Amino acid sequence: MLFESIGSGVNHNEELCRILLELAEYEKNSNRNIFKYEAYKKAAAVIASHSKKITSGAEASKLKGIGVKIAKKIDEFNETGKLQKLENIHKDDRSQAINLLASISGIGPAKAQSLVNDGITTIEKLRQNTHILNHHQQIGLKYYEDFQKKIPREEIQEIEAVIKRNVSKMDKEFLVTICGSYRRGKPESGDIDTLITHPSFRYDKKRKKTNETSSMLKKIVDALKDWACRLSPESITRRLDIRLLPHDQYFCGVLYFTGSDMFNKAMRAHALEHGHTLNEYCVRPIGSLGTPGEAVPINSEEEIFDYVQYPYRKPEERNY
Ligand code: DCP
Ligand code: MG
Ligand code: MN
Repeated sequence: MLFESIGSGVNHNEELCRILLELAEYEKNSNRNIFKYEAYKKAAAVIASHSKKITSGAEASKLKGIGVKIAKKIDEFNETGKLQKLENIHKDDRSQAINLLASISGIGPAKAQSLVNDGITTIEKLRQNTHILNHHQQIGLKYYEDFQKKIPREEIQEIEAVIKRNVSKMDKEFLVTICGSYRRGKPESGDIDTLITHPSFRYDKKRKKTNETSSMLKKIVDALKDWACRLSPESITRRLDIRLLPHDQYFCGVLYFTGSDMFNKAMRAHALEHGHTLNEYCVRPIGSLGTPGEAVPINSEEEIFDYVQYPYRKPEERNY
C-alpha cells in the first residue's frame, strides 16, 4: 500500500518513544540544549509513526532523523531493558528539582535553573518566595495542585457548552472548537484548548494583529470571567487556553492544536517531502528556489490533508 510507512495511527514503539521523550525533556530542562531536545523529539516522532515495532538500532537508523547515538541507545534499551543515562538522571537531585519547577505553568527551563541555583528546590520553598515570580508564574504556583489534576471528559463537555452559550450570546456566528487531547477523544485532559473564530474575521497582512482583535478577545474573556474556569465555587480550578484566530487561519490552527505533538511533527515532515510547508497558521507550496509561496486558501481540516497528500486521519487516530 502506498502510505504504509505512515502507519495507522497506532504507536508500535511506545516504550522507546517514552524514553526518547524523557531524554528530550532532560536536554531542554537541565541542559537547555534545544538542539538535542529537538533531535530526540524528532526521533521519537519518527519512531512513533513507524508501521511496526523496532527491534534494533540498525533497523532504526534506516529511518530519517535517527543517528548513531540514538541507535546505540535503542540497542542498550532492547538488550538490558533500561538506559543507564536515564537511571543516572533519575538519581540526580538537581535534575529532579529542575523538572519539578519546570512543571509549574509559566516556569520554563531557564527560570527553573535559576531557582535551583538559588537553593529553591521544592514547591514549599517557592511558596515562601513568590515575589521572585511574575504574574503567570504566581498563578501557576497558586493552583499547582489543581493544575496537576486531569480534567474528566464530562467536565470539559460541560465547560464547552458554557463557552459556546456565552460566545453565541455575543454573536451567533462565532465558531468554537475545543482541540487538544479532548478532541482526540481522550477520557481526560491536562487543560482545555479552545479555538475561536468568526467568518468576518480575516487575516490582514498590513494590519496584522489589530486593536479590533484584542478587544474582541477581551470581550470573550470578560464574558467567561464570571464563571471563571470553575463550574461551581467548590470545583477544581482548570486551565483554559483561549485563542481567537482569523477565519483563514482557523483550520490550520485546529489541526495544530488538536495534535498530538508527535502527530504534528510526522505530518509536517511528510508535507515537506511533498513540497509544502505546514505550520499552525497556513500551508504554503515551496517554490523551485526553495522559498515558500503564498498561503493556500483552506476551508476545512480535510483540505489540508489533501493538499499535503497525507491520508486523512480522524482526531481519534492522531494519538501518538
Ligand atoms: N503542540 C505542539 N507542539 C508543542 C506544544 C503543543 O504541536 N510544543 C500542539 C499539539 C498539542 C496541542 O498543541 O496536542 C495542545 O497542547 P497541549 O499541551 O494542551 O497538549 P494536549 O492537549 O495534547 O494534552 P493535555 O491533555 O496534556 O493538555
Ligand atoms: Mg491540552
Ligand atoms: Mn494546552
